[in-house]
Amino acid sequence: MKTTAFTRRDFLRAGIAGGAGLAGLTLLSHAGLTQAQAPHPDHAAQAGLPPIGHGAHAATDGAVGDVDTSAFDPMQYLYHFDFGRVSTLPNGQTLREWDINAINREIEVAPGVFFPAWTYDGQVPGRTFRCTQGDRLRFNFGNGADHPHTIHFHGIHPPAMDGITPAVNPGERFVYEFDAKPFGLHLYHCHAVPLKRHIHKGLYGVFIVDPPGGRPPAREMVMMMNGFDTNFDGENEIYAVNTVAFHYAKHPIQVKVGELVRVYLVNITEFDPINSFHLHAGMVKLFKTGTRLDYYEYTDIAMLCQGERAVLEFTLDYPGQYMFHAHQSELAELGWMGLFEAVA
Ligand SMILES: [Cu+2]
Repeated sequence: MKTTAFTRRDFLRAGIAGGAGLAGLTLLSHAGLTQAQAPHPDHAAQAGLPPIGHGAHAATDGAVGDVDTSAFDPMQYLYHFDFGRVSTLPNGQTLREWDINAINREIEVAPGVFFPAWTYDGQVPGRTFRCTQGDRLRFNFGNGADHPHTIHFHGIHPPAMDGITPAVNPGERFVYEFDAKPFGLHLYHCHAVPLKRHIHKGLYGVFIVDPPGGRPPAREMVMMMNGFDTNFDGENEIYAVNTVAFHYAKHPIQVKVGELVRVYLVNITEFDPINSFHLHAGMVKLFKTGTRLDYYEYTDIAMLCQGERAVLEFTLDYPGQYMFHAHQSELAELGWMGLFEAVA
């Protein structure tokens, strides 16, 4: 049998991410105890266990400190939709235009853990582009980085606009222009080769095409499930939604009890074939790829392949904190865990 060396991944798990990772694990195990299963406080004390409820504060223990949110604020990213510069074409069609530049930038994926990223406009993920089905879209792309890059959009468009060729060399520009269809939750990412490297380094973002007439009003947010191979050994050391490990565990996402929440969930994680989103103490309506207005499943786990997307709708019916995380424990342990806080 092959023995495995103590890798940096193990080190990170035990150490750097460990402050958060172990707290996350502690919280997971505590949260797994229901009132009925939990030992009686007296018995717990005899057994040297903390009383029931002790674990409820574990999430806020998290990793020590915070990332520099002036460089990238996951809370701002969560709610930010970029509708572009809007004008009307002579034929009456709405034109939306964006300028995007590829640049290299070091990003912070956990407090004190930096990753040399390739980015669209300096952030990972790139901005969330949003439009309505039938709009004309124009993306003015410039490559200010040091490798050839492209932007490949999911959805229907002419092959020439598909972002595989031409590879846009450093210092060059290319304009992607097409009509937005179909409505749904799509994504965009670099499609230069080697593909795995160009995506994993950070060149990706969310692309939402709204149905004509929109969706029902809701508190909307974007969650990109991603991972970072900080030592380039072909597996991820850090996982998150929206780049920063455990950020929403330390800063719970505030919602109102009973209000409709809509999460645009995208999986761009490299190296792991699947990722997942599991909501505690609630159930979600899952709209696969967001391309139909009737929901596909009523569930508490959305399991997504690489590149797959789902729109999730739910309400939180009681005040308090609701955990959400990858149901693959290893991914949760390495950063992919957060909390909603429902307030009355
Ligand atoms: Cu690229």
